[in-house]
Amino acid sequence: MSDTILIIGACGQIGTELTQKLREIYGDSNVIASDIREGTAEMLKTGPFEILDATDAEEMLRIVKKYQVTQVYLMAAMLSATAEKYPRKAWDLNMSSLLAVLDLAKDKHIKQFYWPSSIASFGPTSPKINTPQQTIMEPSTVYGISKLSGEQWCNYYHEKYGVDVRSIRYPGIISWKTKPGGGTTDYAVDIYFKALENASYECFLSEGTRLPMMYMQDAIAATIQIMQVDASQINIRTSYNLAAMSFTPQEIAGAIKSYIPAFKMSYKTDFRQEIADSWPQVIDDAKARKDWNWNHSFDLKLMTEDMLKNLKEKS
Ligand code: AKB
Repeated sequence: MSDTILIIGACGQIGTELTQKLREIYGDSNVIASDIREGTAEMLKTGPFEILDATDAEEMLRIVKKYQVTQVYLMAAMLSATAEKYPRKAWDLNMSSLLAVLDLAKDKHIKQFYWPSSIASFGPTSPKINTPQQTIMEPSTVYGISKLSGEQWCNYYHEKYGVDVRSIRYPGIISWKTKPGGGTTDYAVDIYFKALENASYECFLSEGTRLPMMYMQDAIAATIQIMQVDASQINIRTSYNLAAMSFTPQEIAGAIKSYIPAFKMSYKTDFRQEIADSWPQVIDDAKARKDWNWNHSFDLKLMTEDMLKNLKEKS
């Protein structure tokens, strides 16, 4: 394959695993990892790495020219919970980085662009069950506002300038290699670490809070798949709904208990409860399944088995 890929935000939860997978597929030297902080030893050893502030459009262009980049994956963002603490900072980071890459594509410096949206682009007035691809979207969080606006910018650049931008509305992503930071769905990652550390977890969401979730392997597969299919299969240039499973804190605790019977869950909700309550519970992703044959592999049981196995091996 002749593509050269730049990943912005390569040290984050999704960026780390995306970098590994893309290097496997496209060859180590064809995948440039970048982040505002230094990458892990493994990341530096396996391929090119550049320090890059995602809001610095000039530096981004320099790197794109240096490596003759054809595709960009923009994974840097401030997530929902942190964004509520720093609303202006979140808006500036999430929007300027997106517009910088869209402009690179508009000016033909790159051919293709991946940008993640989120279930956070929906809001309290959206239908909660089987949330359709197109419906009322009135997000009540800064992160959600930035994602919904970003989706519209993507569609605008596609319509006006023919930019080949592709996007997915990620649910909460669960993984064991790199922890997420600042999200509302992060509890579903922390719970596995704490279950193995001390067989107990205090959850910041209430026991019945159902949210859409996905295992990292599925998220990476979907991300690469949507970038690899022919442009004729992409009928949505805002962002695709994507789903795998939906569960509550009580249900994930139950799944963990079947492997660690002594596991105990307690609940102490905080400001993140309101964020979670504003989001969908179950997402309808029929369009992604039809347009580019999306299919998930992991449910709660399979994910729990794999998470605990890998975390045990890692410790
Ligand atoms: C968050 O919780 O902020 C993210 C998301 C759902 O986009 N994981």
